Amino acid sequence: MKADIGVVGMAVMGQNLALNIESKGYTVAVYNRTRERTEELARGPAQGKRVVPAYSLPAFIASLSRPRKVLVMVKAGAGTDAVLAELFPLLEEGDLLMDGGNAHFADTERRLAEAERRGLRYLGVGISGGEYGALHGPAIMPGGHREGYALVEEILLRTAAQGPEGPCCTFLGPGSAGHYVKMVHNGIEYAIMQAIAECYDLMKRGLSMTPEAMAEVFSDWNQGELSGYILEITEKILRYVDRETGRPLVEFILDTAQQKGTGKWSTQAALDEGACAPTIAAAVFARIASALKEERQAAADVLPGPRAAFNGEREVVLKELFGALYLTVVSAYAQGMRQLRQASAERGYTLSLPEVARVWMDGCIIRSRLLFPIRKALAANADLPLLFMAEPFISRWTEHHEALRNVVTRAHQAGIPVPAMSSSLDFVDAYRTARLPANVLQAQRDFFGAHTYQRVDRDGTFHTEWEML
Ligand code: NBP
Repeated sequence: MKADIGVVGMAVMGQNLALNIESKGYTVAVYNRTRERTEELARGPAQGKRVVPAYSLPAFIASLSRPRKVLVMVKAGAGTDAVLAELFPLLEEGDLLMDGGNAHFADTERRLAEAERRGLRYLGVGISGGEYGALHGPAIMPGGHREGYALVEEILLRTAAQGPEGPCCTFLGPGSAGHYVKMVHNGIEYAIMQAIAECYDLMKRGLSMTPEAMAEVFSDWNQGELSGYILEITEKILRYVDRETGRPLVEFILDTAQQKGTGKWSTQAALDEGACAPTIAAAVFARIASALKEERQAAADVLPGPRAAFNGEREVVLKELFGALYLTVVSAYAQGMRQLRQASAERGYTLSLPEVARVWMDGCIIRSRLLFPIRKALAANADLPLLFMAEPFISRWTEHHEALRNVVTRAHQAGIPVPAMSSSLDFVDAYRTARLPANVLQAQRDFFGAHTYQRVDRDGTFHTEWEML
């Protein structure tokens, strides 16, 4: 019997997706460059299942029913190009190639054009959920050839997480729409992770709280409207005790984080498109700063600062901290959705933002209860410029902005960096400021570069010989 679909790449993601797809009643062919991985899978978790191992790409292709459907789950970049170069000549007109890795959207455009030239259908598929999600139901973000999607729609819908408002998968749009949405998903992920890490720092250094006490606070917050996967795992991380020392493991982890791939690309793309995404960018730069470990250690002895402790009652500060985290997380989603709206208009993705919110409701890393009101707000107004301009976010801003200001002020007075929180505050404060000081920027530009400026009191373009004044 021929396989319904094939998966290339039997590392963590590929293996688990193959097993997930099989568990939904499909026969899955599997292949990996290094034979041992496939053998391990065949002997282990795939034993007795409708998983067909292949040990060469031609044998793998021969085991697939027509039109062939191939999901590539290998390392993004050169790994994907190497696999595609081998696959292209083995496939026939009408076959479907899907790249489920974290490809850069520009690479997806290039590969899609190559597939098109060869008469193949192509999908760039963003997949989020890590190892667990791959096996039990990830969020799946496909984009590319709609006819290609039709060939695998049933398989993808059944493989995806079954969310509260339907399967967490939908065809997002043409070209690189799927990988673009996944990239921005990861940008938002960076920002939420950073905002929660800032809460940890403020509770630790500002309030001298233990990880166990912080876990209680996060557990409490995770019951309400901010409830979400990253908050949930942070609580578990804070409770985890290192067997060797008997102390919380988190305190022994080196404080340097990497920034690469999709999180960084999200900010690069925002800059290219002129999309305002400072909270997401701040999270990327916070990771870059964290990597300067040796320099930071040297500077800690040279550059003085205040005592990193808060004045004020713990309960009051914690209440403010909740408000600050809430608005920072909403800023991240708001900036991400706005970037998607801009990219969709510029790149012709025809994205439905309420559908993006729905797909993110389960299976993925940024799943959160907040996505319910986010989806509702986006569905109620297709032209919504920013989430903060719709309920319930207008009310929540009104309710919490004082708290965010207090937390940022306390943090700055105590010398504790809060880049995600302070950039969120600046972002919304700038957005709600009718007249910004960009008039001075324009005057400066006109002064040194004769760039001209416009006036608020009359039409036209003006230049001034400023030195003549
Ligand atoms: P990795 O990203 O670690 O890639 C390992 C796989 O790529 C192995 O199967 C390896 O084969 C294969 N590979 C490489 Br490396 N170079 C290759 C080449 N030149 N030709 C053929 N195969 C090659 O695996 P992963 O963590 O399972 O992720 C797979 C994809 O899914 C990536 O694009 C990743 O960004 C994306 N993703 C990962 C996660 C996650 O949580 N891990 C989540 C969402 C998306 P080998 O066994 O022969 O070395």
